[in-house]
Amino acid sequence: MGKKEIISRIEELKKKRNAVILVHNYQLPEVQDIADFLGDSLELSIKASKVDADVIVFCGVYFMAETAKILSPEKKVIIPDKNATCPMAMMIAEDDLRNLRKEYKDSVFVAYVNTRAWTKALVDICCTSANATKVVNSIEENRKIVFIPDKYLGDYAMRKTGRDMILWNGYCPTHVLITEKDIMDKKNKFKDAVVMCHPECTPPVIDISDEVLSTSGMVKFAKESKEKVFIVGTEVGLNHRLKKENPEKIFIPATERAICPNMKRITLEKVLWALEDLKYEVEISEDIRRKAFNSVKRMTEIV
Ligand code: CIZ
Ligand code: SF4
Repeated sequence: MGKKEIISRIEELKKKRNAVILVHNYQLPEVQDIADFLGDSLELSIKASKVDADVIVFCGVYFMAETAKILSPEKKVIIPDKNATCPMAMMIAEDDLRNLRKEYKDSVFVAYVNTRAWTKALVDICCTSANATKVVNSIEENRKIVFIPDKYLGDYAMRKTGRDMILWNGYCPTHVLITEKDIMDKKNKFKDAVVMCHPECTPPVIDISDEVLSTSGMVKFAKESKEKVFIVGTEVGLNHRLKKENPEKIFIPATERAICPNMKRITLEKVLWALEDLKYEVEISEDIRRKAFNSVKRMTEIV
């Protein structure tokens, strides 16, 4: 089947199933191009909860599809490849977290949205890369904070807020591939460029960047900025969207090595098969879903 035929089959099945296709900013260009909605994980999950559809096809990694299910229990949420997982989300195990909770009994536990549903269910509040600082600032001064699982986002929030926090030793294996040297080389080549980096990057990269932004933050900044040339310090997939939405501007990936292999597991064929077979359905027990929902809700109440 050619690409055109796959896309027209997807369109047909979407109508038949009353489905919408949500696509994360890091997905393959061909998958981004068939999106009903494109965005970061939380934006997409909120969209999923508001849209009138029976089926949500979530093109991203597993924790993101779970977040959509947490907010939309009445909808069928499917992910085209169930092996699209996030290694960072898997850097904390249930035993680790339960032991940590015992060790830091009176602390407030903050989890990055890049975590599984069971993780969100075991913490007090969630945060995203866009609102980590606000969430941390909202916690009473006299409370100790434990931040999981991303030590770099945690370190960034700690430096921004001046709050002391216990950081779990997790990180994103894709964002650590972006080095200080990559940024310096690109800066030397493109002297007028603005450097945007994601807070999942290491502190030396963050320190030499002009803007530290989530993917949705980068999309907004690139659109509103008067600058013409941008060095993009995040997963390479975002560049497709940035170029498409700002054809008159120039976007240079900090490094072409910053690829998330899990994000790239999802292909057009798999989206078609997902719609044909309504697979793979994301299921979460109601008890975990409700607790995870509360952690997400506490975040949305603050920001
Ligand atoms: O939460 C997301 O979607 C991720 C992982 C990246 C971002 O900053 O948008
Ligand atoms: Fe996880 Fe990093 Fe891939 Fe995002 S880019 S899904 S944090 S491994």
